[in-house]
Amino acid sequence: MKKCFYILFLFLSMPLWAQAQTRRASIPLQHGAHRIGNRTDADMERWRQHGLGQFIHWGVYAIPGGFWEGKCYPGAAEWIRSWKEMPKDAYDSLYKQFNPISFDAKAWAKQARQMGANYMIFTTKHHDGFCLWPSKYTDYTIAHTPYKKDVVKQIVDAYTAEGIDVHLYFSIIDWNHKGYRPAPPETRQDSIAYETFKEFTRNQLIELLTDYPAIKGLWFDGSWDKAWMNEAAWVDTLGLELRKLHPGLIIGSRFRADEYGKRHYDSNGDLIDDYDQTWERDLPNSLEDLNGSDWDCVMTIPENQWGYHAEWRGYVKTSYDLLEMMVKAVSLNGNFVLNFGPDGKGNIRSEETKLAKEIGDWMKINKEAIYGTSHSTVQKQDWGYFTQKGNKLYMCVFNRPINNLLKIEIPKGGIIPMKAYFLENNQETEIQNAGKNKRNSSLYHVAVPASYKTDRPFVIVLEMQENTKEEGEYQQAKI
Ligand code: FHN
Repeated sequence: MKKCFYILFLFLSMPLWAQAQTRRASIPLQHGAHRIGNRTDADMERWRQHGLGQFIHWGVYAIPGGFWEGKCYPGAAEWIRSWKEMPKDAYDSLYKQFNPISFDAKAWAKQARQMGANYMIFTTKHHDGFCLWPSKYTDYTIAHTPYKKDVVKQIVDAYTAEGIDVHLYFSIIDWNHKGYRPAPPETRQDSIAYETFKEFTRNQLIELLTDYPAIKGLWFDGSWDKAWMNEAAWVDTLGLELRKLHPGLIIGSRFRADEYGKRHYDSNGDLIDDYDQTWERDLPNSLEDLNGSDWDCVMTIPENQWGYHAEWRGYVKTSYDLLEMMVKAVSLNGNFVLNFGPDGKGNIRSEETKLAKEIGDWMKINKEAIYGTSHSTVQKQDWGYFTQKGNKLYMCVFNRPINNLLKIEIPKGGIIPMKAYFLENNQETEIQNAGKNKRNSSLYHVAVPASYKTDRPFVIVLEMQENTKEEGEYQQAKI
């Protein structure tokens, strides 16, 4: 009987990716997914358990910070070079002023640790092509700035020392390389130029993996150009080469397209590479949106600013908003990655520092509900989200009901809540049996004492046990 319970519990706690692997249509593909379903190795399992990550967008775009000659660029600050008001030569000379004297990788890593991040993604090169490492394949790098020192190395060393896994962001789009083309080359001259770009990209990627062997993954971006998508076979071969060079390497679904130009999911509907990278500034609403895939959500603090913009306009998310997004992501088996955009001197802005502190304070108390937890099949309720690990259900409460009763509906299947307590202080709280509903699910109310005052989301842990009592099902009325 006990064995049955554990099998049942394991199934209920098993993430959907393990319960239902993806279907495959039958188009023969050479450059589609090379695996059906999610990776099962230890490196990927570690990634899956991270819960919270930090993204950092940093580059020469942080110098203008969204302004040029007093005019404000209304788009994302890291795109300012593409703005008609921005003279390209002026932008391409900004690196001559890049001297981030306040940059302190150890302090950044410490702040990320305190926030509760288990991994980070760092922009080695954004679409402008400026490299924060001294790449030997271009002069447009940190080595040719007044600062000179290798920023990527400092980041990798400092974050790794804090126990935070580093993934390197790399933009395929490179506005600085003469051979870069967005559209497939049509002339012989263009083809020759594009070949130099492909070779350059390959060299840089091999260089990053060789020079920074501690990294865990590559986070690709800017891979939506038709020219790149047209190179399915070449890009696929490159991916296999990178994986061979760096066993365990984690690559998301933005790296390559299949031979029919399908990105993220191939022409058979199978995930390309290791996790779904489509959730940018957006979250799924249910597991049905996720095809059973591993996934991450990358999120900005204002609506759409990744790099440093001196003036954040519009709504700026609060720590409450961001915590809710993180919990929602984790409750759906995803990782939540929060973006920071340091300024041109290397300072993390005060608004971001404040949010990191607030998130970190919450994580200190409640991290058990986040790290290594996954989706629970127990019905979601309007008060918040469930996460689950082993026989514990974590009730992450964001909308406290006026009657202080948190409803729970446990599908018919033999588990019952035995004990409920606040994660912050182990204080027990009452579980009331509320009978069954027409689906024969068991209903319970967990009571929040009226005397419990808080202005933050909180977590109640439910310890579950096997239901050994035989209970009859009541007869349903006919409708
Ligand atoms: O264009 C970029 C953008 O600047 C930013 O880097 C984001 C991060 O995911 N990626 C691209 C848009 O998808």
